[in-house]
Amino acid sequence: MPEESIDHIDFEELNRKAISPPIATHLYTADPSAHVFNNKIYIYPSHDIDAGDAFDDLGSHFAMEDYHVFSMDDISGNVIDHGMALHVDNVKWAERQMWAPDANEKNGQYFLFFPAKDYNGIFRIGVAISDNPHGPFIPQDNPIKDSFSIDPAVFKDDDRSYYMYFGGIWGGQLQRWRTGVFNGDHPESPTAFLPKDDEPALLPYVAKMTDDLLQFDESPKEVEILDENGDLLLAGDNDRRFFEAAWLHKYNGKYYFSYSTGDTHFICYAIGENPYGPFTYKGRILNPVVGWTSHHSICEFKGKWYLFYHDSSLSKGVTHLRSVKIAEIKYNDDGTIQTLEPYGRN
Ligand code: FUB
Repeated sequence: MPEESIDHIDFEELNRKAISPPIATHLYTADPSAHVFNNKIYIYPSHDIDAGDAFDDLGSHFAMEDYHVFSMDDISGNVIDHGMALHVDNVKWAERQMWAPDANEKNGQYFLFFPAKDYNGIFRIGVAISDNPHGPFIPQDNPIKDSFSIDPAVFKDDDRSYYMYFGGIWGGQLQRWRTGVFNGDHPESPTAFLPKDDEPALLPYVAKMTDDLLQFDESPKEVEILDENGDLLLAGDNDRRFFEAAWLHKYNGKYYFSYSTGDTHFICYAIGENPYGPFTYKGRILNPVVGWTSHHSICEFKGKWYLFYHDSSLSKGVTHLRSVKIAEIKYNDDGTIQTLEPYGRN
């Protein structure tokens, strides 16, 4: 698929209608994972740069090298950039492409979870540790054993169990693991090994973490996303099937699994009764933003719920130069989420 044309977009008008501005303009940021630690909001984004790589459907243009952590005392307060928290040069096993990270806390220590390509060009997921929520983080020498693909999101349940959700198709390589081992054939093709349109879509994975949060405590299990009839969503159901950007939050005792549909650019969600699912598709949280990717997290702060997301409005549509934004989300009485229109301000 070619990069989508942005020639027709009037960015002045788009920004006027945007429901939220970028939270930072001094650098490009994306893929925000937000958490509340010590009564502050901490945001763990990707740090977008222009490394000069051409756009392709493998995401080669996303050539990020490091992470910065942001914090905010309040949702509309100052945004503090705590500086570089981790650089790929300090991660022994990782060569390139520091994609969407997440973080979590346990017993006063903070853990940064991040995907990167190893020296064989295979995405793995690593962990780095700090005594501070903003780092700097010290990486482990090796990635999580048996980790693969991208976009880790680590959810802490009320019983203090931690679960990692992960996976992403196309450049995220999930489709290359269908037999349990990496298939490196046709390296130039983002869609080789995808299921046919009338077959069940590829699914993200979940694994409970070990007590030290450094490894999977079990073999990762597929996260089933079902339609209204209880059937798995199909690979050809591009408006609803999982592509990347998994996130899990809990609201009123239910587990909400949310994700991006990638090539159709929606942030969708599905509801389940436990961290493993299955989850039943319920709808869209965010309609398409400017820029090819859409990625998000959801977090409660002072009794309100917020969507942390990104778009490419600041860079005037450059796919790999994105900016983090925040918008409040509202739940209906039946637990469904009201869809946000990112440029719907009157
Ligand atoms: O930022 C690189 C990749 O783009 C992320 O890992 C995906 O979720 C998409 O946002």
